[in-house]
Amino acid sequence: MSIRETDVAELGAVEPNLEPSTTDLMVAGNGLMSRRLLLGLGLGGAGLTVASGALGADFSMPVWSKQPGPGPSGYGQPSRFVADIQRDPGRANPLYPGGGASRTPLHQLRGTITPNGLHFERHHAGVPEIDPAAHAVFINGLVERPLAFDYESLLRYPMVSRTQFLECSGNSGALFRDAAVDGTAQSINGLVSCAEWTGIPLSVLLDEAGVSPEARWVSAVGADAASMGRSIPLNKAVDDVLVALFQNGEPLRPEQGYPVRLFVPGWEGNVSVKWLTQIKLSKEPSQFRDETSKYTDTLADRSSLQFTFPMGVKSIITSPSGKMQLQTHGLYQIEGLAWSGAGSISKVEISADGGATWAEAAIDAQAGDKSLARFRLPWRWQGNSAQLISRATDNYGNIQPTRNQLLAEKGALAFYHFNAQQCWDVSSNGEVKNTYV
Ligand SMILES: Nc1nc2c(c(=O)[nH]1)N[C@H]1C(S)=C(S)[C@@H](COP(=O)(O)O)O[C@H]1N2
Ligand SMILES: [Mo]
Repeated sequence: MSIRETDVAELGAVEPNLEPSTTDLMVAGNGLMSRRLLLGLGLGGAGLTVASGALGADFSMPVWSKQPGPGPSGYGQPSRFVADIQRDPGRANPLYPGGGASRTPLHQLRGTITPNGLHFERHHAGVPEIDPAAHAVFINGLVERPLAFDYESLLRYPMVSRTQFLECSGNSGALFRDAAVDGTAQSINGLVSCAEWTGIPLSVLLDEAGVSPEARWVSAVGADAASMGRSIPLNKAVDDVLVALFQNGEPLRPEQGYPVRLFVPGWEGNVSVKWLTQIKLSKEPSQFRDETSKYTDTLADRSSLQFTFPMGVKSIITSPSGKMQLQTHGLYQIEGLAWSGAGSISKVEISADGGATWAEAAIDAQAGDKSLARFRLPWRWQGNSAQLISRATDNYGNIQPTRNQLLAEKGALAFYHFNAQQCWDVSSNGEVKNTYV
């Protein structure tokens, strides 16, 4: 995969005028500068570059200004000049036709919303092509009135919209390995995305069916060939779970569960069952394959924890990040994403010296609880080797652990729920690489 130079947010090689003296604005070791400088630096850098003619392009009347372009179209596509911004589908496994995952190009996106065509995918038996006219969602088991909803009837319900992240519990799992993988923010951390999900609160549909007093669990089953099922405690199901039909304003993409999926905020992606067809109320969990042989956390003594649902507080630096190349010494913007399955992000700190000293980043966009937050901090790179780390804290005071703390807590057999601090090593020649500290 190619990383373009523009993916690194360089703020201009020429140092803008800093008031008061630059050293006063250095807030932590190895070049980290105060977040109060962000706006001034961005404008200063860009203005200087244009004025000095360093862009290298000819700005006299270009061809697109001389003749009309094509007219309106039915469904818009990205510019061909960004055709390299793609999900990374990885390798297919012939043992699981259609199974696998594709990862979001986190290092090439800005803001906090993942475009629908770039939302990460995880399928256990491929993407079913469901005709909504031949699909229904059944609610049965311990209810007063078993019900069936077709797509048209679901569309008639009042809906709510929430901007929230979805993360596979296998995300960043490569960082459990002993040797640090040489990957990108996408290949290592790209199983997380964020969208505005619109749908019907599950509690509304459960109320219509009339949940029996002895019911404690809700089992959700998908209509794909994997028959993926997961059991969810009833109290979560009636708290904030959505029967989602829209994603960033348009009907769900087939890859995200068209025509209807469960969306379970803040919990491991696996429980957000796509292509939803059944909701069954019961006293006990169903013990589906995906909550027994998979999606359990094996401890050092080889016993396993089941139903470890919430996603921990986490952050990653998306720029500069793995396999990028810093071209010139000067000012850069360190930026990245932070999130917590428990709530919102209250603080992100950044270190440029492997965790010895820290500076607080600016958090400039966060749509609410359980959404992605975008953070930034200016950094001056003068050609010395640097170890960039981010550390997030959520509104419950949960702090993202170090890798050593996480390994000590989870043991050597751990596979899911890696949420530890990650380190990008910047070498003296500007190469950026995943490393452990
Ligand atoms: N029916 C069904 N639901 C499913 C899956 C699946 O394979 N089949 N994969 C699960 C997993 S492991 C994850 S991480 C999320 C991924 O959702 P996405 O593909 O919309 O990103 O869907 C979950 N829901
Ligand atoms: Mo997943």
